[in-house]
Amino acid sequence: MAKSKIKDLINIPEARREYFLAGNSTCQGCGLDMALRWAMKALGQYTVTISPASCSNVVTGVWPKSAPDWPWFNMAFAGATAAATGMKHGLITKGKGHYNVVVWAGDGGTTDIGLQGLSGAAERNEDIIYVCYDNEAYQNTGNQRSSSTPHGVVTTTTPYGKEQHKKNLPMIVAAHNVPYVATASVSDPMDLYDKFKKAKDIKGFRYIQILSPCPPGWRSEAKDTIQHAQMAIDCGIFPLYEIENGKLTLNGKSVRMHDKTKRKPLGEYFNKKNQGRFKKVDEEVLKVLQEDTDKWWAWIDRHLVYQEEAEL
Ligand SMILES: Cc1ncc(C[n+]2csc(CCOP(=O)(O)OP(=O)(O)O)c2C)c(N)n1
Ligand code: SF4
Ligand SMILES: [Mg+2]
Repeated sequence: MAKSKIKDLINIPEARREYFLAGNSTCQGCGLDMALRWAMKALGQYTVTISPASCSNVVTGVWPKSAPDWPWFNMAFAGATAAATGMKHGLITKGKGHYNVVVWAGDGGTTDIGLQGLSGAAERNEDIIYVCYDNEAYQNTGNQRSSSTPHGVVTTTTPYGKEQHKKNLPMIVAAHNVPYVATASVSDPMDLYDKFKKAKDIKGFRYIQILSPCPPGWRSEAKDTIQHAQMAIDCGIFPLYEIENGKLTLNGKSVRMHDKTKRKPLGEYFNKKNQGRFKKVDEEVLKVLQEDTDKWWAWIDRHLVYQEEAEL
């Protein structure tokens, strides 16, 4: 599928419309705000969102001054996917099965607290879209580490840098054999838009994880949000890919990055001058991160080769 261009969207009323209204209380440079705005341009008005405890819950505001211009339900942490499941079945019963039912969750609510419900719904192949906007910590409650916080990162609960490694949740979800799994980034809104457009038309469980910088938690400048999200792709630590019915493809600038020479040095991203959360990342930590990244790309590469052979 050819990638959409901004100019293509001018003639698409859904894409021109703003669903996540201006004046909401996200911080300057918030990645979740950008991700939600672009996702809704692709999903359109027949969408219902269920959101577990997170910044999303808070920044959407309190009725009648709430920012989402579509149905939005705040839900207890562990219950979002169960609520979405019930919502979808209820809508089908009411003759409204065409509504997209979307879980919009943070990385803490996904990789830790909501994982059981997510896994259950994925195993049942529920007809819902699960989105994890990944700001790599529990940001709403003041920046505690989650399973999605990368190795070496400083949070309030990992003051010397996180010892453990980032949980690779997209691959865990893919192991449930669901029809669609993808990663996206706020630095490539057209790729993000196209992935939501595609996901909308697929039946069954769909999962999209979006890298969404958080300036207060990342201890970065609001103006640099896009640059940081892009750098994570450029150095290969957050590849853009899709897994459709078990078939893995790379997207955007990640397409050629299984060639290691095309990736920027990890140290350019893990730089404490750009993101204060990297202040404990020294040469030793960088070496571990590089080994992890290389192993991950070796896995991706093997999988892509296998696909090419299988397609012959
Ligand atoms: C059961 C329960 N435990 C703790 C909380 C407090 N809490 C609310 S939002 C939040 C952080 C969620 O982190 P994440 O899912 O990553 O979303 P983010 O805040 O980063 O957007 C926490 C711990 C809660 N609401 N419910
Ligand atoms: S704390 Fe982070 S995720 Fe939450 S609104 Fe601010 S920038 Fe966005
Ligand atoms: Mg988070």
